Amino acid sequence: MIILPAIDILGGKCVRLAQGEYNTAAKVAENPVETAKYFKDCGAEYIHIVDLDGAKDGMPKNKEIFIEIAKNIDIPVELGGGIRAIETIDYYIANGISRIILGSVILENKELTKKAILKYGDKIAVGIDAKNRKVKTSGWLVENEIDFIELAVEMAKIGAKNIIYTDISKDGMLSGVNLEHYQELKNYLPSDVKITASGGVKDINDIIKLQSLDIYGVICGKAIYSGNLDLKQAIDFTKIFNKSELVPAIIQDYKNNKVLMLGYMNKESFKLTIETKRTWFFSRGRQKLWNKGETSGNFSNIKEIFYDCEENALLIKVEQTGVVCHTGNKTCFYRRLI
Ligand code: AMZ
Repeated sequence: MIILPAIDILGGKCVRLAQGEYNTAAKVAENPVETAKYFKDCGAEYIHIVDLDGAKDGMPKNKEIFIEIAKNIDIPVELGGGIRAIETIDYYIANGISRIILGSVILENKELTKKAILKYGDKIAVGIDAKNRKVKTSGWLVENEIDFIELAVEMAKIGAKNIIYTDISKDGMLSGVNLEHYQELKNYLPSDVKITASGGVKDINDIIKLQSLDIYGVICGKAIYSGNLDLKQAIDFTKIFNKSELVPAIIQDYKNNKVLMLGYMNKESFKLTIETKRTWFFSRGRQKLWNKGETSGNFSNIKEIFYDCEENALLIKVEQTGVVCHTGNKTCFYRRLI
């Protein structure tokens, strides 16, 4: 899963909104290009940009700013807001925008949507934004009857390979993401459709939760600007499970630094580890998740978690109840070789 930091432009300025309400706009950064450069320096692989004036007015605004961003950074950017014509898509693609997000138009003009997907394939993403499941368009000022899942399935049927879904009630609220909705999208969409989550990311815990769903991406806005999410740390952390399904986790006694054991974690067991504050592993022998202490009662209670310099392994400092090893030894490394 990749993290897509967001830049929303309103009246030429970098802003964040709460639940997409234009009267809540708060300026969050001075310069859009410098902000994009900062995101790139944090290790971002893709940047998400929104033309808020464009979305509201139904036509592109702030064009120069977006072209300027694309010109000045060497990572891809996706752009949405006010894109309602094939000529606009052609223009942005020709000027360095890597992926175009179509929102309102996917409901208003199905022919154009199909044409754009046929012409540009996965360079087109469809943006589905909903409040209480109902899709909203035109800067989220217009409510439609259609359920977000129905629209997502319809879009996949006409060939959309990228679906970005925002739960509007969560957007800009730092209230946590709507995991159930992303799980639902995963259940209903073919596996070759990339799902990007957007709205509500609060901190690294939301990244860990979404990562366990195995989706393509997550858009982060207010969490970064407010300082709740350290973007570089979050990106480095996602590299660990992007590189490998199973990650070695060294378990260490937090009091005396004794190495207690080593186990392998997958995204799901890592999520459970964070949620339960006790270690969960993926057993390679039994091909299932297991919770250290589930039979012995000797749990490893999480104190601190570190990751290594090359994002290959986890170091988990714990307070151990009883002994860690099933043989009764205080460490699993009780047998000397040399
Ligand atoms: O915050 C809002 N009010 C808002 C917003 N962020 N309104 C629209 N948008 C974004 C969508 C999508 O990326 O999330 O604009 C894009 C869609 O624009 P359009 O013009 O195609 O509906």
